[in-house]
Amino acid sequence: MYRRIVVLTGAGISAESGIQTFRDQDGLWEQHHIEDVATPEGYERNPELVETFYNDRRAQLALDTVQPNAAHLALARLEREFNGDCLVVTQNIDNLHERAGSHQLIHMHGELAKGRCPGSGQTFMLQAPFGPDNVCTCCLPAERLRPHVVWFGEMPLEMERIYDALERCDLFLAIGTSGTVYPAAGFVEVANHYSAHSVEVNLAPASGQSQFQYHMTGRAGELLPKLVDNILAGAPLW
Ligand code: BJW
Repeated sequence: MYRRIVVLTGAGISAESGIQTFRDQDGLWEQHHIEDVATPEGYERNPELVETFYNDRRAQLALDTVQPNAAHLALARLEREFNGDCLVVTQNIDNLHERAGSHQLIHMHGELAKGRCPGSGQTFMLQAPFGPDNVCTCCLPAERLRPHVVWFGEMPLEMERIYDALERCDLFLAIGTSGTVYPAAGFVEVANHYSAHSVEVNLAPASGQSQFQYHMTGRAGELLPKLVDNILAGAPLW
C-alpha cells in the first residue's frame, strides 16, 4: 500500500480533451518556432506574436468541447479517495486538472488563465486577452501583463515544494509527457534515488533507456481509471 504519491502530467493527458501536444505529429512545435513563442527573448522581440499564441490557446480552452477527460477525473478521484498524500505536478498550463476536481496541484510551467506583472511579479486572473491595454493594477505607470508561463531559460515554479514531495514519495507516476524538458524530465531519477516505484503511462512504447520501472502503453484516458482502481485497492500495479 502506497502512502505518498507524486503524479507528473504532460501535454498527453490533455490530448484526449482536444488540446494539442507539443512534440507529436501536428503538435504545436510543428506550427510555431519554439524560440519565437516560448523564450523571453522571443517575447521581447515580438510581444504581439507571443500574445496571439497564448490568446488563441486560451480561447480554445474556453470552448464547450474542451472538457476534462477520464484521466483528469481519475486523478481527482485518486486525491479524494486515497488514504495518504497525493500531489499532481503538471507541466500543462491548461486548467483541466482543477476543473476535474484536483486541489493538490502545482502548475510548474504556469497557467494560461493568468497574466503576470513583469515589474512586481504579481499574478492576475485574466479578464481580457493579452494586449497593450491589458495591464497590471499594482504599478504606476501600469505595466503590460505578460503570460504567466515558464519559457525556456526561466525557472519553473514551486521547485522546492516539488523536490520535497519527490524525496518523500513512494510512488511516482508520469503521464503523457515526452520527458524531454528539464527539470521535469529528471524527476524520475530523484524518485528512483529515494526508492519510490516509478510508473510511466504514455501512448508511445517505452524507449530502450527508460528510467521507469514499469511502463503502460496506451491512452491515458483508458489506462488511468484502472490504474487508480488498483492503487486505491492496494493491488499490485505490475
Ligand atoms: C499521450 C497521449 C495520450 C500523447 N495518452 N500519452 C540540457 C540539460 C538539462 C536542461 C537543459 C539542457 N539544455 C537546456 C536545458 C533547460 C531547458 C530544457 O529542458 N531544454 C530541453 C529541450 C533540453 N529547460 C528550461 O529552460 C526550464 N528551466 C530550467 O531548466 O531552469 C533552470 C533549472 C534547473 C534545475 C532546476 C530548476 C530549474 C524551463 C522549461 C520551460 C518549458 N516551457 C514549455 C512552454 C510553457 C508554456 C506553454 O505551454 O506554452 O512547457 S515548453 C513545452 O514542453 C511546455 C511543456 O510543459 C513542456 C513539456 O512537454 P510535454 O508535456 O512533455 O509534451 P510533449 O508534446 O513533448 O509530449 C507529449 C507526450 O504525450 C508524448 O510522449 C506522447 O507520446 C504522449 N501522449 N497523447 C498518453 N492520449
